[in-house]
Amino acid sequence: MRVVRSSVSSRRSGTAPIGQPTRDFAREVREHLRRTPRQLPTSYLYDELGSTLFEAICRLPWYRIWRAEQALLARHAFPLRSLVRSCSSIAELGCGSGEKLAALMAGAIGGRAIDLHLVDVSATALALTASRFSGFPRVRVHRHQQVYTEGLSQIGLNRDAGRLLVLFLGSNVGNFHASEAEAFFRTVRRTSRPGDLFLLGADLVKPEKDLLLAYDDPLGLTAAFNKNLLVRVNRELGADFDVTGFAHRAVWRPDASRMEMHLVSARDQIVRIRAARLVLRVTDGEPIWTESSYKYKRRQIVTMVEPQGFARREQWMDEPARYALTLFEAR
Ligand code: AVI
Repeated sequence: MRVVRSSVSSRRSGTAPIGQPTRDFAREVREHLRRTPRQLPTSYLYDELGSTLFEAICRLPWYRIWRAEQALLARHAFPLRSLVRSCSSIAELGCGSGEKLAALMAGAIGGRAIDLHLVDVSATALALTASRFSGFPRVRVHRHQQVYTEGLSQIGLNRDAGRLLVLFLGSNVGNFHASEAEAFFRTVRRTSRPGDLFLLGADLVKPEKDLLLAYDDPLGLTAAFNKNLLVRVNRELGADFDVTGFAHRAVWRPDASRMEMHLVSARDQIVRIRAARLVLRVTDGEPIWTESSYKYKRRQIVTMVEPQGFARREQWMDEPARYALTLFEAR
């Protein structure tokens, strides 16, 4: 296997980075915490421990996204593999553990040469996914430890003349607000040529009780995943958050069609974040908003993506889990 590192320097790595990335982190934390309501940037949930906790969340019986998507990919393996066979490059944005990608590609590539672009902010996720392809000598793995849009620009500059398939799975799209999602789809389209493919996994609206169990699970893994963001800020930015002084809260906002995760202060407290030059006065019951996970209607997925220069080709549904995989072709 030939592992090629992206030529652009890494940002927001899983381990404590020094220099520029720490400054970016400090700047973003400062800017988010000064908003009303206070926020912390979602993408920093994924340090090494955060990525591991997220992998564990995906195995929880109450968090159905990962298994529903895995089942859909297996159920529709025949048409999906023939699509993979028609491509010379595949890009996965937010590759996680790479299990789905490996399953999708295993039966499709044979001995063919293929460029595989992995884009993720987490060094852990990239390493894990890349290692799955060590048995495929003709798969050239390109790691882009970047945010999606930066990774896509790199791919656009380096791709060959063949067809590209972009995978955006796991309902990662749900972590974007509507305007961010629209800008993201436009970037995918800019990286694509007519005939290229885009496979999008998206979680659908479902009963509130199911959503609350998925985002506030009885084992407390999601709470740990959320609170680990404070642990990271303490470690990397020299802050003194008392992690036991915050409670995990998951809320369903039907008007916005999204789940939200918050860290709610258990008392009045003062927090110092040295690298962000910030002294924070948080009051009893005050929330810090850490994540939004939008849930969609089936048709809405198409109406969001098509105006950005794509045409819907297929939509596969897991009805019991309320999850959809939609395949688009660039126009
Ligand atoms: C990665 N992302 C799509 C997950 C989600 O469902 O929004 C992250 C997550 N947050 C809480 N549990 C899982």
